[in-house]
Amino acid sequence: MAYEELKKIIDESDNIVFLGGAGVSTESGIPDFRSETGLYSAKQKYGYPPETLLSHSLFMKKPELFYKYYKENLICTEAKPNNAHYALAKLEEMGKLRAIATQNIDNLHQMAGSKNVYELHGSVYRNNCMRCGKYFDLEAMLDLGEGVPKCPECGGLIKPDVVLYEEGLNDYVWGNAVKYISRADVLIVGGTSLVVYPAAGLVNYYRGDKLVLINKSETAFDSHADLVIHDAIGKVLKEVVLDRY
Ligand code: CNA
Repeated sequence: MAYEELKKIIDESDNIVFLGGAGVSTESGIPDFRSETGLYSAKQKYGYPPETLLSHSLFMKKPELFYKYYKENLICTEAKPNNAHYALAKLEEMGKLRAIATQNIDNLHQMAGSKNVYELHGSVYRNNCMRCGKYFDLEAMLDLGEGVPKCPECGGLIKPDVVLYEEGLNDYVWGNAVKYISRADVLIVGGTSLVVYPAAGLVNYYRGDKLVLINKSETAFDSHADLVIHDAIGKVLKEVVLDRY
């Protein structure tokens, strides 16, 4: 059975790396992009698809619209880590998991206790003034009130430390994700449709023979994987990790 196979793979390794996406946080109540209930299928009340709303050019040209969408859909301060986040943190604590590379911007891995997390697309919890560089945590940014947050010191536009469409990834974060994945014995990929590049291309850096995919729906990488589980990742990792170690 697939769960037994996954347990055996985890038992035998102390060099596991996890690559994840929005599906890791759906069980925490944060919608992903491409599930049936994801943000792509939500009523188009903003007049543009998410790729446009979350693009650098829209941010610069229409910051009011960007922030309306962003605050209503991407900031979920109430969300708590789920079993997937806790299981991965436990595997790190046990010395089995070396790193997490995530496309998520929600900080839930860190909240669950994971230490070595590479946030490929940044985090909603960090923000900076584009003019003077002043730093604002999420609370400080939200405290600036409704609409477009402006720096109280210089009046500059505040930008979240989130990688928008049209922007490049952080070199340090990308370099570390490549380093850990290329050296991993086991790569577990979960909760990602693997269609957003360059993040999805990280799978191609893996050189081992234990590629595990845990995703509710099929992905283009299923045929390359050594083990594929089409199920909810929190449920899988609870049964395989939290209930057994
Ligand atoms: P996606 O394209 O929305 O894909 C999510 C995938 O996860 C789909 O294939 C689903 O079938 C699958 N899935 C959903 N729920 C589960 C579950 N419980 N268990 C297993 N699989 C599940 O999201 P990707 O991350 O692949 O796309 C990349 C985008 C989405 C990144 O740029 C993210 O920054 C962005 N995003 C992040 C968040 C977040 O931080 N939580 C939320 C929404 C979007």
